[in-house]
Amino acid sequence: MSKKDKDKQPENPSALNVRGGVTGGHDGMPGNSSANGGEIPGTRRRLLSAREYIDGVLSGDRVLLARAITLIESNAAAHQEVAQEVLTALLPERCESTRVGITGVPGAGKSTLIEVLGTGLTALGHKVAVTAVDPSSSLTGGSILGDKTRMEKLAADPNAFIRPSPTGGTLGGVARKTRETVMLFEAAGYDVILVETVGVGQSEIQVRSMVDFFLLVLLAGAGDELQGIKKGVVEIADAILVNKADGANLSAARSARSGFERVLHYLRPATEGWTTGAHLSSAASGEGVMDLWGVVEKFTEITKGSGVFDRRRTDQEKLWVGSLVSEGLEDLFRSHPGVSEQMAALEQQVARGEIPATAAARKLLDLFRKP
Ligand SMILES: Nc1nc2c(ncn2[C@@H]2O[C@H](COP(=O)(O)OP(=O)(O)OP(=O)(O)O)[C@@H](O)[C@H]2O)c(=O)[nH]1
Ligand SMILES: [Mg+2]
Repeated sequence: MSKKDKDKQPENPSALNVRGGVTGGHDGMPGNSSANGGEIPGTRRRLLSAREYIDGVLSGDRVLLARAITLIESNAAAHQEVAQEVLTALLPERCESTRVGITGVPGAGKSTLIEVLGTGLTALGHKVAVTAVDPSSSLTGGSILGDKTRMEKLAADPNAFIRPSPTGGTLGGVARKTRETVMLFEAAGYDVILVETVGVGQSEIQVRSMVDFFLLVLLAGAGDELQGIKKGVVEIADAILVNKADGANLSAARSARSGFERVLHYLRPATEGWTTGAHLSSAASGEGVMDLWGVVEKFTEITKGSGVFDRRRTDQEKLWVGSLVSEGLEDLFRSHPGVSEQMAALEQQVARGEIPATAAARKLLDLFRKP
């Protein structure tokens, strides 16, 4: 893996124009979904060659990075062909990175935290890329990352790149696009990747499966249930951050932290060889935020030393291949003429108790196997 030199990337003048591009048309923001049947959302521009995308991403050109992401987000077969060529070429060019997933209920302060953490990290010389997995974005216009005012400073930072959640399709589809976006970020030299998601539903499982470190942001003064956080989410976290530990809320935050520490004590850690702890922060004042980064650094040091870091990444890739194959098979199966013809009738027979489910499934699989 060739390590890309951060200094190698000149602040090319086009970076200044990018802000408009990123907040404007072709950035995958809600409203630009692929309803237009394959044309690159929000653009009428010609499809670039794979080489143009590759060179653009590698040179750190922000406009071309944004366009490359739009390309991989497109579901059109022609775009996917170029996209896969681009990704294949960029795979070995990725820089060494730390991928952090951030979840928590709406309003916990994730975006404010990302703003403070991101600007703190660029000040330390990192290049920071931010994206999100927001399965609701195609329906509601997106609750997360949509509000750029929470990330005004970071959005204007030449060493940061913010990309809202891909829209449209299934959660699996959104997750596929986010994973590939992360690859593009890394090929463009972004060494800290932050992936935000909401702490409800299945999206945090998807994000866990694509990051190294998983952070759960909680608030004091609400029980787990009240916060809509399932116990399962606590179990996959590498750290709990009790945010808004400021003002009148400080003492409640402190006791919430102790409470979470006690709970964590009884749980199996999410990462082998690492003890998940609960920490305090005030994203509003910035207090505790860079301490949290210290925790992430400690985590990567320990897990890289033990081999757990690399093993997790390898396992994630393998699982991803498996799930892409499963999705592809499912599509093939459902679109098989014999299967699609018989499916509804067989399901009804099962529902009426006329045949067992196993027999119905067998029949469908037999139909599928027939040439
Ligand atoms: N007092 C206090 N307020 C905060 C803190 N962090 C965030 N807030 C405020 O809480 C509100 C929600 O913050 P966001 O950063 O948008 O929260 P979020 O988790 O990204 O919310 P969604 O994107 O809707 O899921 C905003 O009004 C913030 O100003 C904090 O540490 N202390
Ligand atoms: Mg947010």
